[in-house]
Amino acid sequence: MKILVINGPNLNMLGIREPAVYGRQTYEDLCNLIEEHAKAVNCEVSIRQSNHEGDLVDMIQEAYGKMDGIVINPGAYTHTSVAILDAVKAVGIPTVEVHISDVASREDFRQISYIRQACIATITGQGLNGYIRAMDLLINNR
Ligand code: CA2
Repeated sequence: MKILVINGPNLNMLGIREPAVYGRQTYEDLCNLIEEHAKAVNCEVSIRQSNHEGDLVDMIQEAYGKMDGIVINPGAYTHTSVAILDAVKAVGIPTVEVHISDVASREDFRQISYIRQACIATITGQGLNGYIRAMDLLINNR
């Protein structure tokens, strides 16, 4: 089982500001957590991050024929990007949407998710543990 974890804009800044919303753990902590879990459940994982919408589309396209599942936190592009939605639809790889914060209880502009309709599940408000739950969902979905 090969899982691609994609993080969108500003997620590389985790732990630096807004700890009340996103916690105190850093992006490096997140990568370590994901890699440790991948080892524990015997799956291959690749973790990538970009602040650029087109790069995120490229990452999804590059997964075609190579990856069995995608965990994606598109960051703010969740609420704006039809291109990322279309890329997930185009590759047809089972994908889980993750948000660290509870987006449902935040601003109105965070209530729209374009990517959601192409995902097998959405996990919100569970902090970094949401990524682990998303990986387990993909593994159990096989
Ligand atoms: O809750 C999430 O995981 C989000 O996807 C995070 C995005 C936000 O735009 C989404 O609405 C919900 C923001 C990424 C992280 O932004 C930071 C801002 C300040 C300090 C650290 C990270």
